[in-house]
Amino acid sequence: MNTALRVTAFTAGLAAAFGLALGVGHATGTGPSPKPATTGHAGHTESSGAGSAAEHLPGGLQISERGYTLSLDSPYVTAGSPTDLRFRILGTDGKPVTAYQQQHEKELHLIVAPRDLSTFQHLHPALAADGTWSAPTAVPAAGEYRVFADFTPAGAAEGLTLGADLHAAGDLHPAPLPQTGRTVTVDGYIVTLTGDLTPGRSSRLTLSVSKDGKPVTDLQPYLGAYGHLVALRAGDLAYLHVHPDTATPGPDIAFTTTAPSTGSYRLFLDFQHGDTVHTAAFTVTTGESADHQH
Ligand SMILES: [Cu+2]
Repeated sequence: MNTALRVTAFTAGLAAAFGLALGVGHATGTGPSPKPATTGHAGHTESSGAGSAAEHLPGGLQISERGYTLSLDSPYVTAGSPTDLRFRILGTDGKPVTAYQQQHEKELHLIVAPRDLSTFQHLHPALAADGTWSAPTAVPAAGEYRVFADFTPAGAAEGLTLGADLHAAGDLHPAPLPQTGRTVTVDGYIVTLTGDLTPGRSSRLTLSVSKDGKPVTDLQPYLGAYGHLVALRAGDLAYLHVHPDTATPGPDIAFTTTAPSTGSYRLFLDFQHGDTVHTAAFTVTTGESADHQH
């Protein structure tokens, strides 16, 4: 049978669940914003985020949004086996979208992460003339994965991120979120995070890269910037938009983002040095003094 149809059917329940909780405010613009931001220390309200946090849902929670649908050829893979992730973005007319605007030097960014956020892949699929995207990859371990397509259709005023489930067969060992602290070592680099995610309010995060005890000051541009940060919320893998603020090649790479709620987030920093892209992953918990935990 048509696998696209099966994907849609399979995720319908999920989409409905999120749709009820999250879609209403977005669709009408008048509903309550989802779980806004208990404000911690400073007493700011959510309106201080210039409205962006209140008006926009986090990306990645829906397989279909604003008339666009992420259609995976197959949501089933086998852990450790080479696979070609193939998918299309369907437009409001049901046809594959074939024209995109570049963002960060690519027409589409594909993120693949398991529900336990233990791994992270940032891929740049190839687009065929008929609108089919394909990315050769292999998911490293068994698990329930989320595939995020971050793109801007040609002519659209703003981009969006659609998410779809991907099931990787194998021996499943879900792991708790790693507790990383503020310093992470990757490939011989030490990356230190300063700044805090603040629910409902734009926050600045700075990541400093050093190697062999010295600050790295010759980072190479990657995707048009000296770093690329993806933030995913633990529990539902909401995908946060992150804007790079930095124009110097290290050691500091600065970003601005808004956490949509209290909770734990995984931050994945891609940076390039020595002609290689390295990824440093942090676990950040915001609102530790927050009162409600369900
Ligand atoms: Cu990308």
